[in-house]
Amino acid sequence: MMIPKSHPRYKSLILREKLVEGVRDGVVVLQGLIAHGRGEAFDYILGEKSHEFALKAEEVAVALMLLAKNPVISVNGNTAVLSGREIAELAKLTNAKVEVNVFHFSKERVGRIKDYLERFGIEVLAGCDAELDGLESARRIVDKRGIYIADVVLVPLEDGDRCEVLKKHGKKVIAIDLNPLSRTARMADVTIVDNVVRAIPNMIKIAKRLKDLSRNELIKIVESYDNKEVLVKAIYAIRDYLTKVARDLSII
Ligand code: PTJ
Repeated sequence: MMIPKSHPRYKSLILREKLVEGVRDGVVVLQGLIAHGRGEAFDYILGEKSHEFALKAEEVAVALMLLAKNPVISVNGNTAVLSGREIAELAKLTNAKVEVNVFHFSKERVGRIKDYLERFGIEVLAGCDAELDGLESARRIVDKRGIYIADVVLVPLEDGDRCEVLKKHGKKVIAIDLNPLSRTARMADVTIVDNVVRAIPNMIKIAKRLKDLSRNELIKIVESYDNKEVLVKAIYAIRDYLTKVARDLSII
């Protein structure tokens, strides 16, 4: 569909088109469109920008990935379509593996997402040859060279059930989730309350800045971080944004 560039919500409409195309290609599931709608709503009431608290979490996330022995970026259907190219770049900068991990599982679909991502010049793990104990959903199916042995896992658009299990397996979890109230947001070690389409490019810039720091300098960045504080700030940002909009309308 042709979307006029002059449309006030051009960027948002383009993302929707990408996802719809992703459904046609069998990469995105229909449920992914619902999930995106929820994300859009949270993005709207956050003012559709990367706040200071998100940039802080993004910096800590990159530092954690650079410090990790086996960092892995877990990619599902929505993330592949929205940010595949940028994820490939971030993976190269942080030496992270990229693994397909989906909630709505079929071997064919996993293969399609792998092919989709490999167009961006990276090797993508999709072995589906190991399982995470303690998880019943298909997200338990992982690659023994990837999430199974990872010490740090970046999980954009998580569906909530896996974060806790990844932590039980001793992994540090970085979540990207526009909903600061979600179970994932509360469970993760680092929660990036930002749109994945802004978060990953921000992380690429940060990785270029941090990649030559010493381990001690990276540890300092990680040590100063408090995830609860970030979640509280995100919730207050929603409150403040809505208050401002209401004031501007002279409702109160
Ligand atoms: O590809 P699959 O099979 O793994 O399925 C993917 C979906 C997204 C359908 C699955 O993971 C799912 O059902 O997710 P949920 O439980 O709806 O959670 C998605 C979370 O991501 C919600 O809290 C949304 O607010 C958030 N979200 C949606 N779009 C974005 C987002 N967060 C950041 N950036 C977005 N663009």
